[in-house]
Amino acid sequence: MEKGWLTATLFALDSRPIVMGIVNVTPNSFSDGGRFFDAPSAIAHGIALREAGAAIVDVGGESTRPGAQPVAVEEELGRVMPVLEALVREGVPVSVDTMKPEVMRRAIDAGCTMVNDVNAFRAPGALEAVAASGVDVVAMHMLGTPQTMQRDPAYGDVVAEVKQFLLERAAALEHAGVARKRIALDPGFGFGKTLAHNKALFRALPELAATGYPLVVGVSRKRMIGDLTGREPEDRFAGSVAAAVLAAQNGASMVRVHDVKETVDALKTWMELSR
Ligand code: 9MG
Repeated sequence: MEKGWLTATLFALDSRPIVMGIVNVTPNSFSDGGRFFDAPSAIAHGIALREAGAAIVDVGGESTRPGAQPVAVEEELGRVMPVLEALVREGVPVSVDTMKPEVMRRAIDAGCTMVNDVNAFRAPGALEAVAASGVDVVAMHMLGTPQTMQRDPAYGDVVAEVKQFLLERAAALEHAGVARKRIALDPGFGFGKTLAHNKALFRALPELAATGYPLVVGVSRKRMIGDLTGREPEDRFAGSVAAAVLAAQNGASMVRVHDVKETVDALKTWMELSR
């Protein structure tokens, strides 16, 4: 799979929003309860998501749910590499969801086409790990760490601060040698944000999209959908699909979701009816 094709596609003005399918190779994911923790299940799930219409699947081995504890690099590599290698062999476009430069490097060597970092490449060595490789990158905003982020998050102006942070990280990536056309940005719904913060950012998606970088939005089955619908994670499907369509309508180029088939259908329907 050629590197660097995806974000360039997102930059094309007439491209329709695309779907990134989620493969959590973790025992403690809040949204799928660790159902794909063993490699064969995770691989089969990744292939199924691709067949269901995902443009890319995002493979992660470290939970980023609020309060989740970090895992050691060897543990994370042991979880993601067999899955990633098998998906690449199967011709599935793969993104690696990691904050660790060593995992980024190994995943890139194995043929992943995108690196999705919820820490926006702030770890020492992360910028260098992606700079020379030619892969696409997603830089996401997070206030604090997964361990601390939901402890009373506070902003003066959440939209202005998130936007400034994302533009600074894009500049750091470009300064390190990542081509502008390879960079996508993500406001990080639920990562150090209250429901009010999430709502303000959602309404500001057109302003964030106006930065010119493709926008990635991930709200699938998250707490904010639970807050809005009163549903448990396994029952947040309708709210998640509605939010994905609204995100696309507000300027998101890519939505990161669990329910790929349904989201692809909803996006197609919206696109056709709104033309
Ligand atoms: C890994 N991960 C969990 N939630 C996410 C989100 O909203 N965006 C991105 N880019 N990655 C996420």
